[in-house]
Amino acid sequence: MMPFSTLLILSVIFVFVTGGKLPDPEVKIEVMHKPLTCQRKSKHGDMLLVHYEGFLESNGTMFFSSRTSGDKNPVWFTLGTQEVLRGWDKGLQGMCAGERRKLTVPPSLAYGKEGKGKIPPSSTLIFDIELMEIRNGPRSHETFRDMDLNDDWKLSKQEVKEYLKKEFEKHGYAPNDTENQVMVDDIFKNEDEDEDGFISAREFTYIHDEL
Ligand SMILES: *[C@@H]1O[C@H](CO)[C@@H](O)[C@H](O)[C@H]1NC(C)=O
Ligand SMILES: *[C@@H]1O[C@H](CO)[C@@H](O)[C@H](O)[C@H]1NC(C)=O
Ligand SMILES: [Ca+2]
Ligand SMILES: [Ca+2]
Repeated sequence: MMPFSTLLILSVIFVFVTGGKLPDPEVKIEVMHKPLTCQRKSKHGDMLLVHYEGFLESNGTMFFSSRTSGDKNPVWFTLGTQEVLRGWDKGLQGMCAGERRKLTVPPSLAYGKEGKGKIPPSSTLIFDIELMEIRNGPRSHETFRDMDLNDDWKLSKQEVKEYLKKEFEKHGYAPNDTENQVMVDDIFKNEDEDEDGFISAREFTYIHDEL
């Protein structure tokens, strides 16, 4: 269950696939462009919006471009949660909005010995990635602080309800009290582990196995 994340209408493009067993595989990071100002750097748990192209290192073939595929929109994902290739989780930390990086990702941090679709087995991949925007992730400290209206470091049902209502309105959905209440109950069932009727900061930021 990903009750908070489901609100954020993510486009998940990669399925995480376990790679080979090379010792300490690394991603080569080259910064192609850095913006003049940088208010915030990407970190674990942030939501990132990126445009990207992916190439096979072997012969330079482009296997994907977000600029020409589907609706041609950049894509959102949460950094550091294995929602994308491990090479991305490692290679897109500490990045500024407006920055462009070239990542060289070994197969063990990409699609491994098996490959996938257009990706042949044991392929090293090259990504040209432009970071368009950084937002607070669904599990971030910042999101918790936003939700905790009375600053008592725990979330009441009312606070979660308020937050959901605002999120729905932000995404252009009419708030629906019945549905909202069902979601709140569902969230508390999953997140309020000690069943004290509040979601503590620890309960909130704890990364569940399913994430
Ligand atoms: C590059 O390699 C891929 C995978 O082996 C192959 O499908 C593709 O035809 C190659 N492209 C060129 C231009 O050689
Ligand atoms: C709210 O959601 C419930 C359950 O999905 C639905 O039955 C009801 O018609 C909705 N109410 C409004 C006002 O949209
Ligand atoms: Ca509170
Ligand atoms: Ca609790």
